[in-house]
Amino acid sequence: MPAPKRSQSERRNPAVCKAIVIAVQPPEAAEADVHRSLSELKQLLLGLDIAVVAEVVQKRSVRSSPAYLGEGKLRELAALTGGTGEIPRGPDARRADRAAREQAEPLVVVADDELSPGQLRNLQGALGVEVLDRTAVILRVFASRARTREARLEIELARLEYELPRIRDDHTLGDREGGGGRASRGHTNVELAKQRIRDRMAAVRRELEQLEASAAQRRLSRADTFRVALVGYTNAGKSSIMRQLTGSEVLVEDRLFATLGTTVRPLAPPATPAVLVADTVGFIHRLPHALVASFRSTLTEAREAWLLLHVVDAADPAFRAQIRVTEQVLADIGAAETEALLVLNKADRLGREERDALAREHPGALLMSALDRRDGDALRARIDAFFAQHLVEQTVSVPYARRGVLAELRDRLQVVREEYGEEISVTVRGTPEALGKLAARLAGG
Ligand SMILES: Nc1nc2c(ncn2[C@@H]2O[C@H](COP(=O)(O)OP(=O)(O)OP(=O)(O)O)[C@@H](O)[C@H]2O)c(=O)[nH]1
Ligand SMILES: [Mg+2]
Repeated sequence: MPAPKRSQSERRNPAVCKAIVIAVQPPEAAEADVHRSLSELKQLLLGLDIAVVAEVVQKRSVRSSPAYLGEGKLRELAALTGGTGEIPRGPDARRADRAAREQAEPLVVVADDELSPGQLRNLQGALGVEVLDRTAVILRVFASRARTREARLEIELARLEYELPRIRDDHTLGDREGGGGRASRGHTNVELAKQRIRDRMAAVRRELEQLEASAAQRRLSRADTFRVALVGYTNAGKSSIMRQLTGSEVLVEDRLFATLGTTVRPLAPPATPAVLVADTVGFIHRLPHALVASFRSTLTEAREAWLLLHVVDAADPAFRAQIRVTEQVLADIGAAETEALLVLNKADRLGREERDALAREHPGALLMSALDRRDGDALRARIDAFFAQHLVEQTVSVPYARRGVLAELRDRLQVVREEYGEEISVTVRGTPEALGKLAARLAGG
């Protein structure tokens, strides 16, 4: 499939692109929440080198009006963008739509919501500039960060799903206006474009399935290995804790969605039996549904972990809402029942009183800083203690002739005691599976 056409904000030198962000605040929403969500949107845009120059919030009971904002607010905004402030109809709509996408002004309007295809078109027509919604922004941030083949495909799939209902033909009528002449040609072109997208989606799904099959094979080979997954809101400090726990050099950055793939490494120093740790993609408020769906295979590590480390930026005033977002996504991917340890990170940014209050609020949680070695050791001790519960102790007799077996098993079992008599009597601790395999080997001769 040819590369999709780039819109203004993607084509131009992004350093000079400016944005006006808009939001509707329904009566039940708290002012602080709306502003927090907007500042998150600004950060996402900053990640795309788009600077926010103005912010328009409308208090309103509905988010479903034809152009998202009410008529008065729409005209006010159009005065800033140079548009007419009216929703164009018929041939005017096509002209306005095209003009908006080819505008000379390096300005976009970004809604902090997922807009319907109609709302997006109407807003664009009335404002005379390109309009993006929150979903499109998140998809672009993901696309700009994807490094692995799998992540690229997952994002492409989510993006195609988003684009499919929004496909319009630049030069002919849209599919809703089908009829004779030019209109039916338009209909055909739109249908063809949609078919191409569907074909590409099928091809991407096939390739993802193949990748998933080999990943499943790898996972099978370590099916009885203890596994931990770091999950949580974006920028909470998951990758920093990954470094602390495993000594690996995963990317740590003060930006949203620094991590987009999954990295799996053993604990360092190694645990016996081995424990693997997975660092995963972060979550965000109103994570587009298409992304959750297409990231399912990436998030398999979280689904199959024995223990989840739910990492939270405890210094962020919004952390309680972020915990709920993470819990919701975990439920969506089928990991709600997995045992989770709440890790209240960035404690170094809190005062003593705040720390004490948090410890009272979340008695089971671990309050820590990824910057503090001792805190890393405390987390490690919690992980070791968790897996210790799953170990059983057993004493076996090993004939001297077979003592080689012991050396081989030292990374799968903890050797508690060795006594040398007529045979070697060894007391070991391990998973029931590993002990079963040892017994079978000894019995098998
Ligand atoms: N002060 C302080 N900063 C931290 C701590 N943990 C992480 N950070 C900083 O927070 C920012 C985000 O850290 P990451 O480890 O990349 O966060 P993440 O959860 O992996 O983020 P994504 O991959 O984007 O979802 C970085 O600038 C880190 O240096 C901490 O305990 N204290
Ligand atoms: Mg990360």
